[in-house]
Amino acid sequence: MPHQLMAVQGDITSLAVDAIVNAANESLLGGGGVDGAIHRAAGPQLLAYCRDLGGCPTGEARITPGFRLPARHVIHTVGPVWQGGQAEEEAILASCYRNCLRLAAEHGLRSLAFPAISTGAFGFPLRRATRIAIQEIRDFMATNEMPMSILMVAFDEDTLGVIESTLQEVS
Ligand code: AR6
Repeated sequence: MPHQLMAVQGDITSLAVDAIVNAANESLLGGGGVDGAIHRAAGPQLLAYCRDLGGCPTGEARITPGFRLPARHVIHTVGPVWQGGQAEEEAILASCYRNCLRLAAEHGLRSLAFPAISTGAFGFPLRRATRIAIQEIRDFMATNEMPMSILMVAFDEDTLGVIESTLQEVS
């Protein structure tokens, strides 16, 4: 089976995949947006587990169990806060995707779902962020032998449209 990359619209916390990715902050202790939704759905054990991790620097990633989520694991990554584009935001966002994909491969995961990291509270322009996500996922798929099914999850219809058109633009 070949690698698969698809855009879907919905709530990432409902997906029964090997891992969902969380767009977290450096504390790993929860927050708003997708982070809040994941902690609510996973239950208090996730917060307790994250406390022991001692945070995560921007651009890196950490893996935890999914607890009450239908997903088996959560890969938490910390995207950059958009500051206008001159603060290495693009390179840092790319490293978020690379580190999540590397962790997934190291743990033998076969299905993974990403939210649009940094494009909510952190203000990263959506199309720019989407281009980076697709580039990193495709680079990974070109070099990683184990086939993986990867979903790019849009919370709303506008985001889905941007992801779908960007997938076509760079295919
Ligand atoms: N499923 C899928 N996507 C979602 C969901 C969901 N349930 N909820 C929101 N999104 P954001 P960031 C989308 O703000 O920009 C938190 O407080 C949302 O529409 O969640 O990386 C953290 O603790 C947007 O497209 O993450 C950090 O402090 C995307 O997920 C900070 O926000 C990302 O929006 C991280 O900000």
